[in-house]
Amino acid sequence: QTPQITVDRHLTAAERHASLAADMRAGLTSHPRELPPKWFYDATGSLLFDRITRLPEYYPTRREHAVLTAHAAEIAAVCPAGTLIELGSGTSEKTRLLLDALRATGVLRRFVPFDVDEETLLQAGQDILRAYPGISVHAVVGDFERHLGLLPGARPAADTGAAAGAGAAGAAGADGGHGEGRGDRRLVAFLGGTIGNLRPAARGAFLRALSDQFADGDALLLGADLVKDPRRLVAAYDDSAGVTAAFNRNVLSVINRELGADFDLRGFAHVAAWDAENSWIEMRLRSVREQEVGVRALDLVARFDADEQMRTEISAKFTLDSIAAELAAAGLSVSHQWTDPDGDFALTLAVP
Ligand code: AVJ
Repeated sequence: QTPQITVDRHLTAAERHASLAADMRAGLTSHPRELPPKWFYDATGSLLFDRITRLPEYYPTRREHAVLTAHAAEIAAVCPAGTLIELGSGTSEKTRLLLDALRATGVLRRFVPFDVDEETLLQAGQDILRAYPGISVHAVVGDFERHLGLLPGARPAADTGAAAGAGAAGAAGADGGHGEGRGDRRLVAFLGGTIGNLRPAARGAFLRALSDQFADGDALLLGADLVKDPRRLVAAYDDSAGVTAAFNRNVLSVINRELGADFDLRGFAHVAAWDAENSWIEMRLRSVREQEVGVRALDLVARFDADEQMRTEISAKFTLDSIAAELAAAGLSVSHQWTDPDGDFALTLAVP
């Protein structure tokens, strides 16, 4: 059997652009202003994030890698999945730790990278195809806050026929997960602490949407950053080399390019602050002077006061118990939890 790459597109370029425009209009006209972090990751933003993961101050990536290295075999033993789904992929090294462990169980046959960016997906998909002969790649272009119900192998939803609606390139339609029997367990990996970029209500909705389409045998592998000394947290989001500052300001370049805005990046300073009450790090951009910014595609002029701060990201930090509680509220129960030896970062394996 020849391995093949198939692509489901739940998000066209036009829809993506409309969604960006709507998010930016809402964010720039709200008080205080707030832009959603999902738009950081254009090509430049992805490169900057990659550099962040190697900064001395930014511990989460290294810690998560250590936990995965130590426990991948155990994860594969608890959930010997035929399908590995990775939400918000791109990070191929962590993927490979999981694929290696699953392949060793002998049942792995499919990798499903899920991301908003098709180019990222195809790149990751090709790499995996080459490195894992016999494993097929089924890429899904979508937004994990909207299209979780359309993951391959989803338990058929009672109330929609949506799974048949997606345009698929390559082998069409053969892959709803039906007719394969429930021998095909799915491991859904959501790593990197990205869950922390969602607000509590959005986290709840996300986990519920996942839980709703899980079948017995499926499992979620969730990476989450843990509460620690605020000085370490702030340093991780305000590194001395200024890479995170450039990453933060890059969202303004995205708006300039995609929506014809005229943000002057030098007019905005990077801010990282720990919010103990909400248990999250906030990134903001502070307008260093009073200024007006035009956004042509939105037919909008945004007036910033001097020192006005616009929120660009929250990154929530958890405890082992708060993770378990949020999973339980969504109908998922913790099967295993692991941390690195310093207790900086947690991986949780949860089942329906
Ligand atoms: C996307 C969750 C991995 O919140 O730590 C890194 C994004 N922002 N530095 C995080 C980010 C600033 C990152 N994750």
